[in-house]
Amino acid sequence: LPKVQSNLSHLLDLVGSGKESLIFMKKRIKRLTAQWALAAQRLERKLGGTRRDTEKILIHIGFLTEETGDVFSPRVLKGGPLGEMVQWADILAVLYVLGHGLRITVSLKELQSLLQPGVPPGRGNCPLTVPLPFDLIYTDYHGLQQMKQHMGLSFRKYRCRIRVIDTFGTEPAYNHEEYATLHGYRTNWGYWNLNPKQFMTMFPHTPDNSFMGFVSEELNETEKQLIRGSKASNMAVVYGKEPGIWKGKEKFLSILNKYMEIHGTVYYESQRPPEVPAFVKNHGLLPQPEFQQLLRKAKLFIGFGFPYEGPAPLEAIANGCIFLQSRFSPPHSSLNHEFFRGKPTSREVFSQHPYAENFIGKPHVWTVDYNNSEEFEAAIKTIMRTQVDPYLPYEYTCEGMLERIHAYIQHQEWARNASVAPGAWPPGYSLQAWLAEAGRACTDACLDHGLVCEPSFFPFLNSQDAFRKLRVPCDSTESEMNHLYPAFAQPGQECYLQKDPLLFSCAGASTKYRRLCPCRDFRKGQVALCQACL
Ligand code: U2F
Repeated sequence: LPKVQSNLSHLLDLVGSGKESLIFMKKRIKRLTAQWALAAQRLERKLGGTRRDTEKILIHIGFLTEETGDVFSPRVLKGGPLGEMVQWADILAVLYVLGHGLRITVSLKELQSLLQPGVPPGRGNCPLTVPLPFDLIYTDYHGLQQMKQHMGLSFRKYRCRIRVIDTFGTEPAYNHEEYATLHGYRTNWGYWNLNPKQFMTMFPHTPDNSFMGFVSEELNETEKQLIRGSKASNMAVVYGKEPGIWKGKEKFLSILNKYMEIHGTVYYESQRPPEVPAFVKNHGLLPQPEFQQLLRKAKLFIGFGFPYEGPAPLEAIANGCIFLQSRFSPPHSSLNHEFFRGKPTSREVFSQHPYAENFIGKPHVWTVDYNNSEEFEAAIKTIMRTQVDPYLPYEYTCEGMLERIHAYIQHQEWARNASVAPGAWPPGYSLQAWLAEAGRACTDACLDHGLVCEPSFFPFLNSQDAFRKLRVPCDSTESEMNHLYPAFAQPGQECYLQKDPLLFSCAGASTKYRRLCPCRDFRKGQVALCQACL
């Protein structure tokens, strides 16, 4: 049995050095060591003596390789995106703490030497019985591409052992190569024909993918007490490290400036960025721990629409801030916004940080229409009077992330072993079937009932019998490839079954159909796991 590791110093050696991105990740791992150790002990107690396998895991971070141009590393100290680095640092820590054997690469050469092509071909796509150097591979879309190009035959053998870290998610309609090509879901990234659960996201966007997440630092009682005493009710920090996000925001800033002292952490070289007004106290880009300290003093963390769905709002809320953000109407998506264009998802984003809005909400999160100055101003006044305690959802604590990833490694056998029956995990008895209203996606239909959509249960609903049990009057039944099936079309009383299991999808809706939705319960604060899932 693998022992959980609470000493992370060996992991730091494995990470390598040289790049700013790696330095950032190592500092983060080091700083969070005590939190990981404590969480590991708690998880150990919770799991008792349950069986655990030690896996040999390869981690290939494709976006940091020179061959992809590595645009991120040089921007680490210049206000570029850090969210991805935060997540990878935490993934490394989780896998290491869980006691697995890790190899980490950020180089194509090294990848090639580790995954020699020409491993003898075995039966089928996922020959678990053939011993391979690695049980699991965590990579990203860039890494996936590199493996396909350079691994030859052995790529097929590893297919089902691959996990793709995919920030914004990949919906089944985009993942299915033939379907995507025929129906206009073809993008730069999709069409890998993997099991959609092999894609692992930063937030629980759609249950079609696995929710990987990251962590935010958790405060102990003494720290929470200290924060309560030291909050300045009139201090606001603006979300965003790049000057661009301040453009055109003068109106909001001047309203905010009537009530609060405004702070920013915008990167600058020698001169103040012209986009940042003189009345703002700009600290420049801060090292992560200093950014946390700033959040501890602040009352308000305010977003101006970009960046989308990053870690910072969770950190702000965990440090006792209220997060104020704009509602997007109409919602942003790959259909209407440059940032999402080409991403393999049709998900509509109704605010800058949908997770904060939907999973946390008031009093910690206020989502308002920024086009309405009165609503905006009223929100600021109310926020200044509102007392909140620091809050961090369990799934974003170290323990929560360890628990979730441990469960995935133990139970996500569907991809690795085709003979595992559907519904083996999560256990089939947690299925609750619902017929969605026309135009409603299964993701939403399940949430309406306080449940979450569970794509692995679709096979149980894909039959005439399932329609009958739900008292759906089918005049005729057909089986076709469509990511919205199984579904019922009211006008002709027609029932449609799904022809290709790879297309089962929680996401997706059309006013033509009432979809059959497989829902399940979930653990409080851990939406990825059902009650009986541990
Ligand atoms: C997101 O990437 P970002 O890096 O823009 O996300 P942020 O929410 O700004 O947070 C990243 C980290 O930056 C840290 C902070 C966060 O953990 O502690 N930080 C800091 O170290 N110093 C500072 O002065 C301010 C913040 C998202 F994560 C990506 O997936 C997206 O690609 C990107 C664009 O939407 O947004």
